[in-house]
Amino acid sequence: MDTLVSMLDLARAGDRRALARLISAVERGERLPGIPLGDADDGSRLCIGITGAPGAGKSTLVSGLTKELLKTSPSAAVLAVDPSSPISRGALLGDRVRMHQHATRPEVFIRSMATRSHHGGLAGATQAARRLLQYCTWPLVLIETVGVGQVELDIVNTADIAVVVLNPGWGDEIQANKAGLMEVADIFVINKADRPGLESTRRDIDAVIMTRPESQRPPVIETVATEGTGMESLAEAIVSVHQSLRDSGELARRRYAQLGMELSQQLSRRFTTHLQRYEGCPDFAASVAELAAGSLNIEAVIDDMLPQVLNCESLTQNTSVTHRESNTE
Ligand SMILES: Nc1nc2c(ncn2[C@@H]2O[C@H](COP(=O)(O)OP(=O)(O)OP(=O)(O)O)[C@@H](O)[C@H]2O)c(=O)[nH]1
Ligand SMILES: [Mg+2]
Repeated sequence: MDTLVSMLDLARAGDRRALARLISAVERGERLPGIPLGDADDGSRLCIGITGAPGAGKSTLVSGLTKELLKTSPSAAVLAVDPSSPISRGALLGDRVRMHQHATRPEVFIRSMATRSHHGGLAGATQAARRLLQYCTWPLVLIETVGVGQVELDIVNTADIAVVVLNPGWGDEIQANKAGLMEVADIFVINKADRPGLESTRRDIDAVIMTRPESQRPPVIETVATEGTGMESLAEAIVSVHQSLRDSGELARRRYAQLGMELSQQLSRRFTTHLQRYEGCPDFAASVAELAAGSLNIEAVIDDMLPQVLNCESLTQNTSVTHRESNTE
């Protein structure tokens, strides 16, 4: 813990190695002490989530967008999050990171992150990394995630602004995602606009967003990320959406909701740790035996157990052995 505290000081002072190590700690699910979660934003902080199907061109787009946003922002941090990986696929993620042309620029920090399901989930780890980066005074954080099923919704919910990347010819995809991703998008990007099918994809997106009140319709930006085309329009759309989210109070509402989600996730994680310890205690085994004998009602057992679960910290020694022995008696 002490090491993490001193690393946090170093990272905040600009030490990138320390920052990278802290993100690894976040990946492993370790608790980072000392990061205030309150919203001390003076209005300059922004976290942009970019999601879309595998190969949609997200990394290429993030690279071009970063370049564009650095015209007005002093620095930017990019997190490439791999939700499909329970363990770090270092080489593959490394390749993804190397795709960024800015990897060696001092004003850009790029890091890939695999998240592990048993450490508070994808959103929890990403949110923790985002807060870490912002605490270390990176004013702009871009998070790239592959859109897979419902998972990307979590990711989108950890950012201030959600950018959904689609490609021409993806009419069916849009229909399939209508209830999920399409609803949370603040900005749509049709990347690979150099490919056939642009018009019909645009029509499909329009059909989805037309159901919303005019003031809430997200901008649709066409880009050719490989050529840098459309990056200026995308950056402008981001600035404009950011402004209107701030003006309407929606940004504050989102951050408040994210805090609630984070608190709940951390609480759940902490509780799970206690529960795992308690499962190794003789009391737990005794309750199972009583239940098996049919003498007790499970709800009543749980009512009695809950306070004990939270207070069993001192019973952690050799608990797994005790549990096993108790079970075989
Ligand atoms: N024709 C064309 N190709 C593009 C464009 N943008 C990206 N690509 C290509 O699409 C491929 C995938 O690009 P990436 O940026 O790696 O896509 P990604 O969405 O980050 O991929 P994953 O992270 O693996 O999901 C690469 O070969 C890019 O060169 C574009 O606008 N037009
Ligand atoms: Mg990528």
